[in-house]
Amino acid sequence: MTNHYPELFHRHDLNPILTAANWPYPVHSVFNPAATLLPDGTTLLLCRVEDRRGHSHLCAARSANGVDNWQIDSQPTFMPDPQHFPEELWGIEDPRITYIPELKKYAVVYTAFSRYGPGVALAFTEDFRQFERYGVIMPPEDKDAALLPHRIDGQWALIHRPVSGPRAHMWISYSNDLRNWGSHKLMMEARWGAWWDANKIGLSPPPIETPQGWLVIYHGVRNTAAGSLYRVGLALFDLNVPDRCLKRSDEWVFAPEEPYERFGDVGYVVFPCGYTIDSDGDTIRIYYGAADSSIGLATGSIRNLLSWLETHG
Ligand code: BMA
Repeated sequence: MTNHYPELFHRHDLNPILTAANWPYPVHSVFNPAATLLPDGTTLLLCRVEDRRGHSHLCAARSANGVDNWQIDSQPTFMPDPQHFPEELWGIEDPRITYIPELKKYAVVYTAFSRYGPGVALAFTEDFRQFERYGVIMPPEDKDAALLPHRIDGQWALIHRPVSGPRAHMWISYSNDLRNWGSHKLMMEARWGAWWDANKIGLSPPPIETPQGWLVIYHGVRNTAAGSLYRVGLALFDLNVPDRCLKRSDEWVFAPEEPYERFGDVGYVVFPCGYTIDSDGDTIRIYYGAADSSIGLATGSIRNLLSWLETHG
């Protein structure tokens, strides 16, 4: 026996792959990016960018290999629009992208932040240049949301994370038209006490559809005397009944370890909001915010994640 946990996610040698220093205009920090592969194979990250007021907007970065040579938009790609959407007064944060084949559009679900707290907002785009805004679809306090890529039993499904008192759990809600949401179901509860995912959990990137079920990468927040620890675990949900949990990891699988994850504006935070899957159908690249300051890349195998969950769930 050695004191050795299996490494399910392997950090890229070039980490952090993106920082504020790469930006073509003045910004304070870049983190918590959504990710998708464009039809030509380009990796697109929609990064959360914070300015020196503390307000965030979203900016697209594109790369042919998903690692380096990022082409970053010379201006913010998607700005808060508080004149039309007062819920965006203090900025927009933490996007998640889901490509919706039925609509031939990308859904961008993001946090709209204002004096009323964080809420869940939705926009659609075909090209990450023009956006069609639906506004807030889940009122505050709610965040960490993503759309599933297709209807289930005729209904669209949204995973999100409302707050109830000191605790916050993952919920799923359904809609016929993407504007009116109901049939709310508790999807997964935060644990209690000493657990790494006690009291507060949330969806990280959008769920991954696999033959075994929806593979969910989620974050758990542990409050300590020194602050919060943001770590990442796995769970599997029924393909046809996505609020039915089939497996849940007892242990976390990814946690702040490297200096750029432990030190920054908010230390000891890894916060993935997006992934891409390579053409082999198995290699997953997760893009994550590190310490609310920069962007890291870690690579894993979906097959390994599922088989780990089989024995550790
Ligand atoms: C969460 C979110 C994330 C952030 C994290 C750590 O509540 O707001 O945007 O990365 O806190 O500060």
